[in-house]
Amino acid sequence: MPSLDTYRQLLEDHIESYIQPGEPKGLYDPMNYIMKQGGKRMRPALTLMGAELFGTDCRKALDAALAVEVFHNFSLVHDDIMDEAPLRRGKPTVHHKWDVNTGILSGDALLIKAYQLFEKYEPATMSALVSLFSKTALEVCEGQQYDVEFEDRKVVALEEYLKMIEYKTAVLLGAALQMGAIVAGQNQDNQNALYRYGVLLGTAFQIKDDYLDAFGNPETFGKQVGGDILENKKTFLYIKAQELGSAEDKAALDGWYETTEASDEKVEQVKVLFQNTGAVIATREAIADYTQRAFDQLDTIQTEAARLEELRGFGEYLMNRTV
Ligand code: DMA
Ligand code: MG
Ligand code: MG
Repeated sequence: MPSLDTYRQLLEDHIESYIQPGEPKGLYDPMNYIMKQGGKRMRPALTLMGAELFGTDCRKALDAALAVEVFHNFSLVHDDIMDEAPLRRGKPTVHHKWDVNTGILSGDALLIKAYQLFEKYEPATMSALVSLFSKTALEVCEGQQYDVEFEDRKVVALEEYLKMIEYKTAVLLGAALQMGAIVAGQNQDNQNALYRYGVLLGTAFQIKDDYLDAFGNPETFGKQVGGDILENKKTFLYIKAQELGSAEDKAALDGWYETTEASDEKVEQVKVLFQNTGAVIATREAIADYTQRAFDQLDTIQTEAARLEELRGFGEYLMNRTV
């Protein structure tokens, strides 16, 4: 299998040729800005790997991979508006650099450009890709809707949280991999097994995302540390703190989550509560647990063992991220 650097270079070149001035003219600048400001290209790399996993040249999957990345960037532009986020990848978010309307419209333009990429495939492949992609895109929107709804709720059950992150984040990793398998002409069993690997890894990935949002290094994180706390997000840390904390801890946490007023003190005090209740340890355990479940799932895929090892290696790399 090619190296991650090779995948990334292929993707950068493809992005460069796809996001071109004049398409659409008024929205090119924000689209260009979000697409080319240092994304890690993890999700599209999964699509390329999904194809190589079955011995298919990853370049056949480049358009599908780019669709995944363009869609991801659409969802980030909208996510940052919803979450009132000032920073993304170390730079001002699109709606901060321009304005909210420009964010909404350039995001929408990216969503449409993601779909156009499927026109490059022959009808049967195109139909399978579009069908999976549409289902996934709707789930992401649904997950994002739960995410904002939960901001105003005091109690969110663990199952509700897990459903929310499966939809908003994990299904896209599953679909990214499965799209590679579709391009490789794989049978449904292998497609499903690969999808399930992506969903389990994506679940671990989002729990880690929640963890880093509070405990990431502000120097390197690229996003505003503590943003989830300021927005009263019901993260894995919050849910575990509510479950494990004493009555006093819970009252203190409730107190902080009654206000949407931003303060450094709120972030600091809530982080102390996350530590003291044991929520931090429980979160680390959950990340390890879902990662292991993902790796166990890999054994159900029928292909060469060495290729599966590489996919496992990428999963480890993904889970070691600090940004
Ligand atoms: C994001 O969850 C999910 C989508 C679909 C973008 P998040 O708000 O925690 O994302 P981030 O941490 O990247 O802002
Ligand atoms: Mg969000
Ligand atoms: Mg986050």
